[in-house]
Amino acid sequence: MFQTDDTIVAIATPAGRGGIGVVRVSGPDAPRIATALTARERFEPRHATLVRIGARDAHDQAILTSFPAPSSYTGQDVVEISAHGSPVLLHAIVRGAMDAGARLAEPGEFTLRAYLHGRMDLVQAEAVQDLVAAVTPLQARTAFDQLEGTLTERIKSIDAALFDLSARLEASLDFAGEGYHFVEPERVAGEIGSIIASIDVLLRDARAGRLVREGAQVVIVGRPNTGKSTLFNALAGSGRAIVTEIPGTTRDLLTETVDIGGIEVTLVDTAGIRTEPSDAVETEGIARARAATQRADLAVLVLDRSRPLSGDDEALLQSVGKSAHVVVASKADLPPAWNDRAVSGLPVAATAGEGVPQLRAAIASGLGLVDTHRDTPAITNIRHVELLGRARAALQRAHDAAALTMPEEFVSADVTDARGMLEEITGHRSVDDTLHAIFDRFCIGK
Ligand SMILES: Nc1nc2c(ncn2[C@@H]2O[C@H](COP(=O)(O)OP(=O)(O)O)[C@@H](O)[C@H]2O)c(=O)[nH]1
Ligand SMILES: [Mg+2]
Repeated sequence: MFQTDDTIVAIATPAGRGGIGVVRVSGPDAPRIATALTARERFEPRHATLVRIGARDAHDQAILTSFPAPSSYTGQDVVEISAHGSPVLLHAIVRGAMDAGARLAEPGEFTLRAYLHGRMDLVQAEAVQDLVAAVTPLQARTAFDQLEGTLTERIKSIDAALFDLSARLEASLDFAGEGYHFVEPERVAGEIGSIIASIDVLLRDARAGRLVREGAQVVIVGRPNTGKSTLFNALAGSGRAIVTEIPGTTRDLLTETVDIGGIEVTLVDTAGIRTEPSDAVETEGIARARAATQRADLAVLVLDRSRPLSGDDEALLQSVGKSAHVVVASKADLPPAWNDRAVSGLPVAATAGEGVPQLRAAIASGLGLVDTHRDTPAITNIRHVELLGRARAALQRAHDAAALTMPEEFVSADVTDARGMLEEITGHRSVDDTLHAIFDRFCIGK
């Protein structure tokens, strides 16, 4: 179902005009296609060669690099052509390659081939996608570490320990008649216990890891005119939201993607919540604000410190108090109408930018991120987390069976199950559906 014996072609650079545009070809016909496009016979492997491209009616001077199999991204013969970044020209080169026998690549097909040819495992292929999709430097660093094999190595070492244990369990089974054990039954539970512990170390990272990979929704809520939009603009570093002294200015939800502590945060500005809205538009805005608060991973409640707290403020405190939240005491540059004893809030004067860095830190820690600047989380992907959790459950069963000194085949079967889960993570054992789910999300040309 995953064909790799034909030759694929795609533009690898983003759509639109650019300084350079790259066309990538992979497959057995790649060298022949290079010759068809350039009227040149041979290319020195992995050397940039200045060529004259003639494809359909388009001509260009380009740089062609040939990567003979197996030392290429995909493990096949690969040719990369860096031409001037004109969409017309790049499309002509692609059509020229198709005239010479290539077909258009599907999304992620180059990386899929890299995986199928053993150039990278599934974790690394997924890291390629994460690296391309990264919005914050922390996301990019985390994805790069996985591409380098940090997670792969840790899973390999857990699997090696399981392999060793299961070989000894199997050997004991083979010699069961002689009453000979290759592994002391009393020690099996202990061995499995320490493997479970190393899985737990990985899983401990999972929460922060998913936060880094998937990002978070943070909603700004509060009564009208408390300075929500001003705060939104200060955090986003833009003048996106309209700010006025008229209560009820913001009516719909406004969103902006911002980097907070390395997390890709979708920041949502909302209509001020009050019990007596002025019209139907405001009523709808308030309903949307409440729904956004329900969906958010964290709410920033803005209370105007220069004005007395009201019943609406109290109600909002109650409702955000049920989940992750940060309370801001806004307009901290003005004389306060209440103090810390009434409500404890982080003082912020958004117009002057004062207290904004502290708020960013409070949001990051409120989301559950601690110190990831020093260490990138090892595990970030829900698919990996779930499979690792299932491996752990199988090992727990093996552990309990061993602790009850049940026959080795029981223990052995669960250890084998656990290994199967690990192999699904790295893709050493894989299902077509998983591969589709992963590679269909890639862009074309990657
Ligand atoms: N002095 C002072 N005024 C502020 C501050 N933040 C917002 N304001 C003013 O409060 C009013 C309402 O601000 P806005 O951001 O539109 O509030 P929203 O309705 O909650 O979105 C505007 O006149 C802002 O200039 C602040 O930190 N200090
Ligand atoms: Mg507003």
